[in-house]
Amino acid sequence: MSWTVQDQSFDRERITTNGNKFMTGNGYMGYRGTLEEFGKEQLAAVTLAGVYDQAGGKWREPVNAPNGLFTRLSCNGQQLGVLNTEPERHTQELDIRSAVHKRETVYGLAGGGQLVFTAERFVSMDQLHLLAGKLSINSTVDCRIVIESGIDGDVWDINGPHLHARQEQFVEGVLRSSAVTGELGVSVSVAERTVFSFDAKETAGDSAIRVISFDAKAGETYEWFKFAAVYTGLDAGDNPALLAEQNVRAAEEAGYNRLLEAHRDAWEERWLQSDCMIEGDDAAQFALRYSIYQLLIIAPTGSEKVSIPARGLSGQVYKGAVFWDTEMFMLPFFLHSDPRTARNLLMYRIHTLEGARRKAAEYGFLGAFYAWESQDSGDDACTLFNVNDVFTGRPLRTYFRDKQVHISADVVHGIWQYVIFTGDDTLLTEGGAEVIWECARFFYSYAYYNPVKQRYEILDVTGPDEYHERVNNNAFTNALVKETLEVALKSAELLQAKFPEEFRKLTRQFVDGPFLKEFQTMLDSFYVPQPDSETLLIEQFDRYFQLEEVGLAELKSRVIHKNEYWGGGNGLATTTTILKQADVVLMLNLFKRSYSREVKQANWEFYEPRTEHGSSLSPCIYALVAADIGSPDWGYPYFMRTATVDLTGESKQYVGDLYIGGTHPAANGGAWMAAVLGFAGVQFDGKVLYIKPALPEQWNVVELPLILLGDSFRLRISRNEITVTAATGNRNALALIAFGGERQLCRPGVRLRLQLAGTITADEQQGAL
Ligand code: IFM
Repeated sequence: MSWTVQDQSFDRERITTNGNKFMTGNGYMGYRGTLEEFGKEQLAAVTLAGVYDQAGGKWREPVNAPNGLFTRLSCNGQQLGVLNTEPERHTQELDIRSAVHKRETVYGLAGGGQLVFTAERFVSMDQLHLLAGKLSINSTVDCRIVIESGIDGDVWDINGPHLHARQEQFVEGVLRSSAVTGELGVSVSVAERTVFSFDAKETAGDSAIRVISFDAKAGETYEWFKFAAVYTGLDAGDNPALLAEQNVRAAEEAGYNRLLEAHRDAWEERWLQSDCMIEGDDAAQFALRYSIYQLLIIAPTGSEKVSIPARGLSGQVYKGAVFWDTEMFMLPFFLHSDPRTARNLLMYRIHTLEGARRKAAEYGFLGAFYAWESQDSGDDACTLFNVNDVFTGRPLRTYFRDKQVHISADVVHGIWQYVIFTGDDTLLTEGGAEVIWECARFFYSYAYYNPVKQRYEILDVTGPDEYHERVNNNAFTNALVKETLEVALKSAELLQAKFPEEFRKLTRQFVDGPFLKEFQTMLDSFYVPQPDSETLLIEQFDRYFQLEEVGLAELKSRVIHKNEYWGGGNGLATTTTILKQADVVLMLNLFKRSYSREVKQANWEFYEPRTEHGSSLSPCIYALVAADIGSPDWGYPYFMRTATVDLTGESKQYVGDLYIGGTHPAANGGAWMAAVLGFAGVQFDGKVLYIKPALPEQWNVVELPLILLGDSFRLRISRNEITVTAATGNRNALALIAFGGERQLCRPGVRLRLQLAGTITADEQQGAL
């Protein structure tokens, strides 16, 4: 089974999408899948997690560091780069098992003969600040080679420049490039060392570039190594430049092979923890692994101050901002496979609570209204005019920032899921409970008590379907607000019982209310739109059913400009029932145990033809619900579409002249959810693990590791048989219900085999999983 993504030719048209497809990274930084000689025009970027800057009054965005792996080659004065010399052969590949990027390019030389250039690189998963590369040339004729190797400080920015007062130094063989960001004065330092063992002359080039020249003999391979390190003032205190320098010197000392080995070992561990195997469908297997790979390269394993932006670390698109995508689409993968990283993601929300409080206060509400587009401080990076009208060029008023209030409920949902999955309630005492209660207080102040209907309603919101803004009683939003109130009460009960002292301290700030009593009152008469008794349909929001019924094809035929915005004040979809992305169906997925199969099916069938899937967050939800209602083959195409989005590059790349491409972590997480929670039918409610598979036709088995309540398991799920293996070191027996049958207990060290027909076998295991 292949683990390799490969392109066997060079095509200028694919430079941008390949930058995403061949991405590497380690959660601290992302390195776009560009070639060694590429610069900012080809969107080369080393995007740093959590470092943001604003320049020239434009959008704040993450900072790209200078590229320490930059290398340019020439032979007898002929520039050898794919942009200057059409290669005779070219391959670019990424091994997703070990996250190693390779290229091999064969150039025809002007005076006759050929030169083969190879380059291999990785962003170390073992040392988060380190990048390393191994490069070589081999020419069929004697020739003069010049290598420019160093740090390219001319970085790609959408709204830059962000790095100022750049200083470049050569310190005993190490190049150092240091600068500070304009807004917050954060220093960003890159150090680089090129190591070669053949006879060559090295001189200083322009800026932070060294020039290495030598006479190459025909048929001989010349190999060299590059080590680069990135540190910023946020992680390295006063002297990031020195740390970067020390890091590359230590890297040189260790040598490329040892560093690579450590990097590979770290990746092996990641895969042991998270690989999900599908037997019977190689295409789906590869796409799913690739989706998991994309999540692993952006997972903030080393910091609880950053979360995962909507475009991961693939550049500055969407301002490098963190959306609801993280809690609702990516978190489930981490909860099941890497609870520590899941915790980091939620701690980020705890650290940004003050920003959420400021936003609530700005709008005249209580509590915490989380940023729709969240950066380092939690203040909202989303502008009031987020989209440009393609016809007039004028900014359009959008209501993402003001009205997607569900974001606060999504955060609460994520925190509570963490507590359910891990049993780790220290997250609550470390700020989680405060976040939950502040979000509940926000909704209490936002809600409207309808005296005629004698119920609390949530008016004037935008739900997941962003094409319909400022609607009343969006079913998804209301269902999540209800969950927020319930969680606020449950978490209070839990803390009161288990940590009474902390509870008393934490709740002092809420003595004047509204608090638990008011939450209960609101919950007692809170309105969530319900299925119609005849059609079983849930109306997406008040009066949605009165909108114009128009087919998607008909709506598309009304498009005047390919980039026109369908939502907002007078967008094409606004007056119709066409929705941008899963909304009611997403709610049915989240609260699947509260709705019957018939309700789910009726709503799937109603809403799917009306869904544009204009967001990469949408298709996976239809795959999940299709699996849930026992129609996995309906869901399969949506799964494949989701799992291949960053392989095919089939997503919007530009809106007007604005690049909006990049990777799609929410879809990556969605692919994992569709496979595991959907087709494999895995569901944990904090007490019982339910497994009810609905595998697509060609899938025979899904197998994966799982961590629940701190214990480790391995699941092997086929249509007729489920095997659950509990690690010997587990502390507790796991209750599980397979195929909707009887409740069973899987004790530590036991392998339980459960058949659809009802037979159950238990083997005592020896050793760990
Ligand atoms: O959060 C999403 C939103 O739901 C649809 N537009 C893109 C955002 C970022 O992925």
